[in-house]
Amino acid sequence: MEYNRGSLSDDTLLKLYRNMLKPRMIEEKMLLLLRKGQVSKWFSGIGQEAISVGATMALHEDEYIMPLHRNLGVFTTRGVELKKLFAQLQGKASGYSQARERSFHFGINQHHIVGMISHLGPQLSVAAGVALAHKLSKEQKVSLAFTGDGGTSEGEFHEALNTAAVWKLPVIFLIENNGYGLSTTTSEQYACESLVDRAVGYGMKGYKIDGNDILEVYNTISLIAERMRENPEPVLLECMTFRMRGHEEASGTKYVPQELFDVWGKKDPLTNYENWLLSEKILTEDSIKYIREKYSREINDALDFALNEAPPVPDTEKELQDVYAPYKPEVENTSAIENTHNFQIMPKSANHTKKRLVDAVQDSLKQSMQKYENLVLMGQDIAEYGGVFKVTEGFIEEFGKDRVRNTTLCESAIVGIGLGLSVKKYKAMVEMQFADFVTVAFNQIVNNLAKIYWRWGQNADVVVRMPTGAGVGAGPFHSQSNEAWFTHIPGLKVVYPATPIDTKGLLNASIEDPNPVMFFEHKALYRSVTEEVYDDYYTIEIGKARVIRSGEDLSIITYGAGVHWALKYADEHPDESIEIVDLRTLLPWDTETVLASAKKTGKVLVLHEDTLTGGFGGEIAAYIAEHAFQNLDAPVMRLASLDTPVPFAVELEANFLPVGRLEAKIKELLEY
Ligand SMILES: Cc1ncc(C[n+]2csc(CCOP(=O)(O)OP(=O)(O)O)c2C)c(N)n1
Repeated sequence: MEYNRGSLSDDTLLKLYRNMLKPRMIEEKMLLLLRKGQVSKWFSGIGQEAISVGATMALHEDEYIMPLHRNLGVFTTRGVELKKLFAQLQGKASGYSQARERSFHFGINQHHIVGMISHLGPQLSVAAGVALAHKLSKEQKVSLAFTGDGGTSEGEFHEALNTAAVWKLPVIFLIENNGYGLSTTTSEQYACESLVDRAVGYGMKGYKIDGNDILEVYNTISLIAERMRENPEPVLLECMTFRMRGHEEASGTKYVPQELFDVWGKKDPLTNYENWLLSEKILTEDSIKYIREKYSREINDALDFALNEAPPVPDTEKELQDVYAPYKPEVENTSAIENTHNFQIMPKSANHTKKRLVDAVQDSLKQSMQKYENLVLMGQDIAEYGGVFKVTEGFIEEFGKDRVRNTTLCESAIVGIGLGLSVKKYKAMVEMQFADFVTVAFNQIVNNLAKIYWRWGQNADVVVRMPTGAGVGAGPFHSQSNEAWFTHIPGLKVVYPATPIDTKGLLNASIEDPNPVMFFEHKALYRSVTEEVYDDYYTIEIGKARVIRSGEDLSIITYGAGVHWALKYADEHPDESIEIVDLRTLLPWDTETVLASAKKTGKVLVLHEDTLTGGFGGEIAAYIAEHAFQNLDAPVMRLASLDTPVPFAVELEANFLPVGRLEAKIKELLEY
């Protein structure tokens, strides 16, 4: 095979060779270990090394790469420590994920690598987020994300490419078209002639190259990246190659016709390149021998280290502690203002203004934008239009369109972009137009944002704001209470305030907090609940409930709209001594305050707007039953919405919501 070296120096040509040889040698070793049962699983990149290596060498060392399961060459070319890498592959504690993750599912910020989650596609949006950070901070850099041909069928591929194109983000979307998904051929995967044809549909440049030609890969990406650094825009690059082994070793290759192996076997990127270097006298047999021996020693030493490391010893406390990035908020309790709200940062003065809950959201966002220059707001129609609830009205005048971003209708990509911004030390607030639409971003939230810190130490500094709840006649897809979907996900925080003071303080705290926070705002409370709110910036501790009314006979544990239903009931029944606890935060939740109230009154009603079965109330009831059984005078009761979708007509909706059944339930409990 002929190579076009252009103006590349011998040094570069040899470096490309060495960088391809190393992952090949590691893989050959891994295949041996696999046969001996010393490696549990292996996804081979043999035959595809030119892509990983050419791409990595074409980028600057501080430009982020988002590799997948076949990109060992990215890690080795970036010079990751083999001992740590092999310990990672062996599930040992000294590996990059402390034995929590398998194979290449980890990242290393020191090497500017963000590794995959199994779902493949989410990487593409994270790369777009890093590219957005580059653009915002005017760093002339690109990011690069890998996808297989199979991965291009995922919705995330469409969302990431579309958003990157609209925002002109300098990200290279690199498709390794190796002919197969797991066993699915490309003809069963897509119906266009070439995947690169999609570029034109997104309004971006696209190139298709021979992925087995290391110099073509290196030269093309070097050139593209150089242009993109000057002139930020995304590019789609399709690299044609072939997977010479099974999807993973155990799955075999029976479904692949032999003739394909014969044809592609002759195109081996390493052998051909090596032969060419030899024929050009750039490389000699002796130096090959020398390099191979050197790598062999390095690989064997590192393997010895990893294989000899004792298996990881679980430490429950550490496992739990590492679910969240540490966050130490400033605590200032010196103010003269009474600390009835668990203020962490007290407002500087007692000045206050009457505000609706929606105004408190706006106030918090505005002050947080002033406080954090690295905070970026993203959401549909939030810029000139000010958002459907007018929360960000007037923001672009003060903060500009770079930081107050109208987004595409691509919830998943936007959340992934938020994560990419975190990688570059930005903070992101993503507004879901309605909480119902968070379903479309579910995977990014529950699998990527929630788990990444625990997996390999990268925090996701993203707040997802969600106008939620019923009572506004908006039907099944603009009214849902979906907080319980998220309280089940370690790594997320779930905040759900019911009053303007709490809303401002908790939203400020959520933005400060380096962890992903799902922030629920009840639409029906936006303009119906008003309170004097402190003008200055303050925060309220996440995870602390508040006893908003003290009583002796019965406790109502609730949050969101339930707080106001309970308050109204208590106001209307002054002869009943009712204690009301507003949870304010559902993850983590304040077991201490709830338990104290349950023990005090001996009768507990857990009230929420969410439907009954699987609602968060079940968790609270179980906890109280387990920890305060002897103090109870009645079973813990729950009152929630009917187990149906949210109906549209006001009459049906009123019947769906629990408030109409509140009086009877309280009576039942009081009389128990
Ligand atoms: C969302 C999702 N669905 C299914 C899978 C299972 N799966 C893992 S890899 C794979 C094939 C991927 O093919 P491709 O993107 O072409 O990459 P390749 O493995 O060929 O490099 C499948 C179906 C997955 N990981 N994620």
